[in-house]
Amino acid sequence: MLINIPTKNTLKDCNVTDESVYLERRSLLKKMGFLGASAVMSSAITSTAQAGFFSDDDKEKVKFQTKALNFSKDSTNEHLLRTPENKVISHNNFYEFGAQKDQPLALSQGFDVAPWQLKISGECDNPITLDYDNLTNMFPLEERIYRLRCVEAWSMVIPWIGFSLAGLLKKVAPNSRAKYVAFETLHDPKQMPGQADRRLGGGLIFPYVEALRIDEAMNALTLMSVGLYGKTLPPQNGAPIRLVVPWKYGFKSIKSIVGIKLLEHKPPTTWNKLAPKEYGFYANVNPNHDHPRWSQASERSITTGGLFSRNRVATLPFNGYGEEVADLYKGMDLSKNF
Ligand SMILES: Nc1nc2c(c(=O)[nH]1)N[C@H]1C(S)=C(S)[C@@H](COP(=O)(O)O)O[C@H]1N2
Ligand SMILES: [Mo]
Repeated sequence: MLINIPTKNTLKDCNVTDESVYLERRSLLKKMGFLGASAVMSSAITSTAQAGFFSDDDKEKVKFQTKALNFSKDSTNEHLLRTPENKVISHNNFYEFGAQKDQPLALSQGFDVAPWQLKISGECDNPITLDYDNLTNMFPLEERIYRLRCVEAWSMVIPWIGFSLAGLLKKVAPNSRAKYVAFETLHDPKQMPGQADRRLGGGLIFPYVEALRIDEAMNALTLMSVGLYGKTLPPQNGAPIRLVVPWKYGFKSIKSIVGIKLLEHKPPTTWNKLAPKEYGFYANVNPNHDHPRWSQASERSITTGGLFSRNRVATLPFNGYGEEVADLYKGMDLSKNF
């Protein structure tokens, strides 16, 4: 799908369901001379990236400086087996830096996050703009070990660090018209090569935008993340601040946010606009509602998976967070509101 510059009708996915499909597509692209972006990587990186992940040695290739954060540990989710850090930071979806899984790390290491401004506005009494330091010092930071389930049917377990979106929204005092919360990623084609080159960016329309209903945004699980594995976020994971909504498919968890707006009406969202039959507004993880082109009943666990092992595990309704969130959707037909 990346060979032809996709149009609205041909680009339908976020998308590989299996590593073997990914590898096939990569080798095809390579044969056809389309992996231009890989030229910036050393041959050592290219060969391991081909296998999907970096080895520990390749961690040295990480150039972006993260800094240690102070935070309270997540004691309730300690039992979850976490995905190794080198996989979390090298297997990414961040189309602003390329639509292939290894491109966000390869193409984002020079990303400049300071100065950063996050503007919160719209239907509220106290609009505010946060600067870079506010992001890590406005609220006490907490670790949250969450499962992340991509709509492409792979999953990870990531120890995020951040604060609840509810606390942030309370600061701006939403008014009674505020029914939705919209989010926008930085638009800066000079820094984000996928925004400057349509093929590299997978044909997505930028800036990337997402949204939640206000009650979803206020749920205790909904996190504004500024770090992972004890340090500030690397660019490929959405530095300096991104959303994490663990019961929804990963594409709702928008990265590198510069704007949050409270709205009366439901705003358009990036993947839903592109292919509404495939990517719904709600995007709640649902093993009983298949993607039109693949099953959502199971997922490939990257946490336990080597490249050649299967590691298929059953997908859970609401990604296992039903107890906390199922009430939000009481009375709704989840096969229509997917
Ligand atoms: N701005 C932006 N946010 C994004 C994406 C993107 O391409 N651009 N990809 C989404 C998808 S499809 C997933 S699965 C998660 C991946 O997060 P991770 O790379 O930190 O694991 O980020 C989401 N947020
Ligand atoms: Mo995803």
